[in-house]
Amino acid sequence: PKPIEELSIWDDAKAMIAKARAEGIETVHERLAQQTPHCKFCELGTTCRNCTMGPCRISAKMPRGVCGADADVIVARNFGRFIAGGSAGHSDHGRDLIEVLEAIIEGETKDYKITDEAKLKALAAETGIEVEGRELKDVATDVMENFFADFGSRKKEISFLSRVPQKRKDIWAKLGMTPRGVDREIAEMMHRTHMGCDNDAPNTMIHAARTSLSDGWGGSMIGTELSDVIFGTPTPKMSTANLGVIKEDKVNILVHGHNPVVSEMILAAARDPELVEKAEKLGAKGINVAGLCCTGNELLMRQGIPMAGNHLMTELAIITGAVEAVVVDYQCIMPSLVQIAGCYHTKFIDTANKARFSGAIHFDIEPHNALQQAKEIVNLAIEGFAERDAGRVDIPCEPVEIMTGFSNEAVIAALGGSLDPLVQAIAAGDIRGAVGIVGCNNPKIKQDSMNVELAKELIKKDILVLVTGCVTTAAGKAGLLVPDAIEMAGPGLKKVCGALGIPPVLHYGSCVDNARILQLCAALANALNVDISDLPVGASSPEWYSEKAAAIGLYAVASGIYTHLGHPPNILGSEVVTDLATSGLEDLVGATFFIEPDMVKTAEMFDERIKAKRKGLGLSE
Ligand code: SF4
Ligand code: WCC
Ligand code: FE2
Repeated sequence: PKPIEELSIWDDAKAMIAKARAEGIETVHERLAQQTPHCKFCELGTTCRNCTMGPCRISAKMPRGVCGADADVIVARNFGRFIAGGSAGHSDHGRDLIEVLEAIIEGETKDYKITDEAKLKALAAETGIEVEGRELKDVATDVMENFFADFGSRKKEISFLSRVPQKRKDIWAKLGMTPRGVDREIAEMMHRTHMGCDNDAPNTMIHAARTSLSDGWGGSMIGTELSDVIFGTPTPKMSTANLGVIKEDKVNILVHGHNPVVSEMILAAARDPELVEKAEKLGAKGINVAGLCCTGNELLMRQGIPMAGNHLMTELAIITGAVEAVVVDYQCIMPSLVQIAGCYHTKFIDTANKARFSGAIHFDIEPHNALQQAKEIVNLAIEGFAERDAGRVDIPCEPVEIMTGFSNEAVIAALGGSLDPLVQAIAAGDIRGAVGIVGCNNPKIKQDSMNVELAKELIKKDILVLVTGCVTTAAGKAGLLVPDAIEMAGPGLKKVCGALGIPPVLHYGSCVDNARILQLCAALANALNVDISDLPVGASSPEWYSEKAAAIGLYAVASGIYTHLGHPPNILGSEVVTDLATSGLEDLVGATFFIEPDMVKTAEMFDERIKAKRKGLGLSE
């Protein structure tokens, strides 16, 4: 494995990697070293396991698989299935929220409720459901049925296409890229990539884009919007981040995964007076719930719960030795956490039948029993407090302050009720443009080095940055998520953000909440009567690793947003697919991917693009 200094930019991470090595505990970094070098065919995307005439690998000496598929077909098929996986993850999460809404409507749960009635009614109106003079329950029922139908195959287009600028919808219609139903596009991708179906790489890529659009404007958007309805629409608030949010004198429970349906209940249970009293009787100064990854983002945005860390901090958080329980739902949860928890007193608890971990304690959290189950989980954590070995506890730092809670609703409210002041600030050049920096950590990259550097480079150029997912913690730890961070920004951003009292880097939520950014882009385009591809905006995922991040990148591009990746997906084995992704899509959808590992250059590329788009809108550079 690499020297610790090369693995992360953070002191808390480096201290915990050193502790892990001293204690003989293996982490992601050791396993990456074992797996390196990786299979070259797999890296290039030129390996196929889609049938048992194979598996096949493509090279100059053997240019076709047993069935005759060439590198282009195989790479496109693999990429298509990769996108289908990511879209399925976000969208199945979205569906879980519809099921909770259903349980609320049917009276099957008292643990969840409709918190933001106004938002529910607004969503209904936006998706063509009658609101005036109707009972809330009837409106909610229609919203639920309509969103369930977005997953099926009976619609011509998904509901939230109501938000998409007409010019963009025309582009999609012409290309056969209009998303019809979430499950339909994902299933069709599996069908197309069976042996003997879609054997034309560009055609497969178009469907990959359609599949990702059913995620961004479908499953993810439904997930975000219904989470707001059920748990409240985020508003700006202060919180803290890094491993210092874990408290030596408290019962520490970390929630990890994505779905607030679980983490919100854990939080509610941790605030139960009887359980707090029990924790205190056992010598703790209370119960501390902190977040990891996206379910952390969900709680941070709505409840101001502190963030312990992002993807590459999840193993390291346990290594503090002060975590009584890690409670997970699904996605991005390294199975190694079970082994690492086993090296301490930490209880590893899984809560979803579709994401079980061998060796975990399992609870089936369902709408009808959620709070009861959550209380049992919190009780287990409390009882674990006595088993903690004080000699192995090391919490390596003090937390840093962050500001969070920027939903579009909150931003519009802060702007005085409309997007006009934002449009004016863009027109005046105080905000030259905006870039969403999203996604993950990847152990192949020094943790958060690119996430942080890109954000800093962009704000210097008066480009507003929106962060979601695991970039949140990176930006927060770097001091970019507080109003004082305007000191690191250019003069225009400093003026605008300073006047509003907000940071130049705004926390926009979890990964499904990238739908909030799509919605904002669409609203801006509609306000200016242009297409999304005409806006001075961009997207980036510098340190991405997951299928879901690829789906996000692709729906951004297909929505007309110029999108950066710090390293390529496994497509380089096909020139056709690579050229399409990095240039050919420009003619089709008005945007492409660009791959660039240097963040100074990346910021310059965005700068050039923003200049060109501003010029196109008749604005100064
Ligand atoms: Fe090989 Fe074709 Fe089967 Fe893929 S589908 S494993 S390329 S024979
Ligand atoms: Ni979203 Fe990436 Fe984090 Fe997982 S939680 S690691 S996909 S950014
Ligand atoms: Fe996520």
